[in-house]
Amino acid sequence: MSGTNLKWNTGRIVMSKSYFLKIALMGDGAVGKTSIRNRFMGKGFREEHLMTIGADFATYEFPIGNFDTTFQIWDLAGQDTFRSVRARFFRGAMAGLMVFDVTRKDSFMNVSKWIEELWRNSGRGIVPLILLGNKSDLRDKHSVPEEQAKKYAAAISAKTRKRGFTVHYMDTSAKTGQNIKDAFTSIGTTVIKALESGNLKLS
Ligand code: G3D
Ligand code: MG
Repeated sequence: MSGTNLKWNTGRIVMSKSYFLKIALMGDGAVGKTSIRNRFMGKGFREEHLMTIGADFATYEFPIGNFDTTFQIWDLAGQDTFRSVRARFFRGAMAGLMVFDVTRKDSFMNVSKWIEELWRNSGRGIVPLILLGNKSDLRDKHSVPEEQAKKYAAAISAKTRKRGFTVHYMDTSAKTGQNIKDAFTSIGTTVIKALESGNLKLS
């Protein structure tokens, strides 16, 4: 959804476009999805629970460049939700925040399954995403190396480039706040660019 708002700006009326972005948080259980969302949104968000699909979504206003942007962040309430139900979770998503836990290699190995699920069910085909290696505060020599995650993001980018998106990788920590706002700024910017250029359709 997008709209146009009239705004006073130093005595002039300027037009500013607004965007409403549905973003799906995805990744294995306990990687830190809900913590990332809560860290980003602080206490100033509204949450609604959709019992039928075992998910909730929270909306939060966060400007991207000159655009008034409302993020609608979808989060899975339980991890064992049936796949058929998850299809509804992904429907209409404009982007994914793909989270794994740097201390759990298994959660990194499952990333490609989540991405396929998003692209299969979004109803928009290949949509932008960002890869987040969370719990960076716990990084040690056994963790998934940043280089490996970056290489994986580059490999996925080979698939998304034809649609005009690049997949970035970031180390995050919901505990310290490292890169949390930057991650949302990055994905918000990518989605808005894609919408503006017509690479991603609003409906
Ligand atoms: P999920 O929504 O992906 O299932 P949660 O994951 O957000 O519920 O987080 C699972 C556990 O990991 C929580 O611990 C949470 O505090 C912790 N966690 C999330 N992000 C980070 C992080 O960046 N660093 C560290 N050190 N811990 C994190 P509990 O103990 O409450 O289960
Ligand atoms: Mg959760």
